[in-house]
Amino acid sequence: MRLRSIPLSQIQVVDPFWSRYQRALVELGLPAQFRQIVETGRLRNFERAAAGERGDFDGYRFNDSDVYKWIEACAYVLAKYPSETLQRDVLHAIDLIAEAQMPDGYLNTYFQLMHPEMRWRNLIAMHEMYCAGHLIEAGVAVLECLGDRKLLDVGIKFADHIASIFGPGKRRGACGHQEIELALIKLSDATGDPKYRELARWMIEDRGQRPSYFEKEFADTEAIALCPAAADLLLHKGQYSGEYLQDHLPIREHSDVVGHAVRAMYFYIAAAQLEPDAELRDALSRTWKSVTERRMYITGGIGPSGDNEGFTTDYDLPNLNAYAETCAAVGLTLWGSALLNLTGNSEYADVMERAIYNGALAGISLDTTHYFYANPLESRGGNARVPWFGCACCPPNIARLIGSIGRYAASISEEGLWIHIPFGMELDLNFSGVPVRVQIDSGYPFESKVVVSVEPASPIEFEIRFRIPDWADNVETEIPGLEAEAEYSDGYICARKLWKPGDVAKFDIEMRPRWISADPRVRDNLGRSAMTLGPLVYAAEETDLGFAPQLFAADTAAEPEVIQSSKLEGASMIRVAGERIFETFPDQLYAETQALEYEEAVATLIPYYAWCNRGSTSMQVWIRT
Ligand code: FUB
Ligand code: ZN
Repeated sequence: MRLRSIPLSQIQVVDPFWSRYQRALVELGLPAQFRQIVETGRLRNFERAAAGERGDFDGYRFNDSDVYKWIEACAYVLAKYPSETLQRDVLHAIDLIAEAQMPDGYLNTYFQLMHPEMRWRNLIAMHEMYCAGHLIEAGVAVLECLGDRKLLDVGIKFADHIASIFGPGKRRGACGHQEIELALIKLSDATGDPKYRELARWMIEDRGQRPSYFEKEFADTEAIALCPAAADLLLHKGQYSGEYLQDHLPIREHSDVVGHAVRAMYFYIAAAQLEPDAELRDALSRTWKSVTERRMYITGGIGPSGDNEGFTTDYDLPNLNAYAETCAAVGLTLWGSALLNLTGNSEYADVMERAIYNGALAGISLDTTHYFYANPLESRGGNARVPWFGCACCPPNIARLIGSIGRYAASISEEGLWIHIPFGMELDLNFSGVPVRVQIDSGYPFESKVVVSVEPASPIEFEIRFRIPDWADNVETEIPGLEAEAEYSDGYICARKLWKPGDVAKFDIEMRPRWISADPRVRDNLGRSAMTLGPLVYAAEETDLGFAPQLFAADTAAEPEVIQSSKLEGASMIRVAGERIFETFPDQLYAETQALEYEEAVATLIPYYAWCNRGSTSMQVWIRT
């Protein structure tokens, strides 16, 4: 990789926006998730597997993964906001997980309780390696953030077990739901052992080759019967089509993003972290373009259809019934981050930021205790976040993203420090052996001014690269001591100089309310515009308008006004002018158009991520103009 993520131990998020979320997760969100984990039997599955019992598995076959993801999220936030009770619950869960592991390293409570003889027979649907991947990720996080390696050792033992069965010269196969690949890469990074990365590489390259090992599983009717509905998703007009799980073509031939959105994202995240050669990079770049130029909501939400929890066709982006799963936006964030680190090109940061602040963040309530699975861009009322789901992938996923948010804001490279998203952070870095503390202060995402204070132990030359977001026409800079004009490269301002103790660089990113139109091929958005401010997409909610936003038409020529407010945790709001239609109408369903009555009106818009925090009223992102 050209860029490297900064270890979380070297990043302190001091930003008010994200700190509030992280603290709320420790105090409310993650304890509440743990209660759900207990009440829904997820922990009991481990207890019973540990006791060698049989039968009575509770919930979905991949429920173990929710526990792992919850642990991962806890590890991130506990490192900053210690909580004795939460830490105790985490350690208790880790003990149970370790006790449940089988002597050969296998660990999956569904199979251990229900079908021990059926292990690894239905890779299409049964998520054994998916769960293993989340276990490994949690183990790495617990070691990195809490200094405890017990869970990682469980993960290593399971990874070794998997490697003893699958791989070159052994059995072909990978999980129907990608995840193990990116986890194995993480495991190599954490242990320094390249064998896990090589196994991931082999799994990634082997998927999509013919004959398909997934297709072969259809002959094992006993195994398919474990989850027939999942297998049905792989058929197209009665023929095998691997699109749902990205087994349609070898990855190097991918162009259009297809199938289940989270699976696709996790696949491409891993591929981007493989040091890809030019051919693989091209495939990733083509597929990235297919997502971000033709199949992505303005919020960074992806996967419009609930039928396959995934992609459909170009420009098919319905608002009202958008699926746009929270996990898919989290996945897009991580893929953007991986490609950003691979290339150093800000176009990936632009999408990453869009997904973080909009499509992903809308998945969690402001108090962090309620969650959306689907993230529509319009509501006619009746939507509500809930405390948990039967299939609960999203709550711990958004929690782990928020817990590790610093990872996406900055990177380092040979050149120096890259600031992708300039929210408040303290970074402990080291350039050429010289410790350097960098502090970033800003009111992001609502304010445009950013101050970067640099404290090297002694003067040291390096570069600070500051991203120019796609939504900003201009970034003003004030960097004392810069000998030449700052250079620009791939969407970054490059400030190379001898940084001395006390140096301060200032940036002012032009941030103004902007009405955005969609490509006319997105039929749902014709005659509509969406409001944005900086990285945020805005929405009109009935709570503020006093009437359904569908009745409102904005005057996009009128000057929008940014309003500072104490509502919604201090989010900036935007007041726009326009007119509303009254619901008075002749006493009949249809009448001549003149019967409609209009009146001038103003609408106060709120950030999309904050919608539905004050009751289940109507909402609209794409507003009639
Ligand atoms: O299959 C595990 C997770 O559940 C997926 O990532 C989500 O889309 C949901 O299906
Ligand atoms: Zn999910």
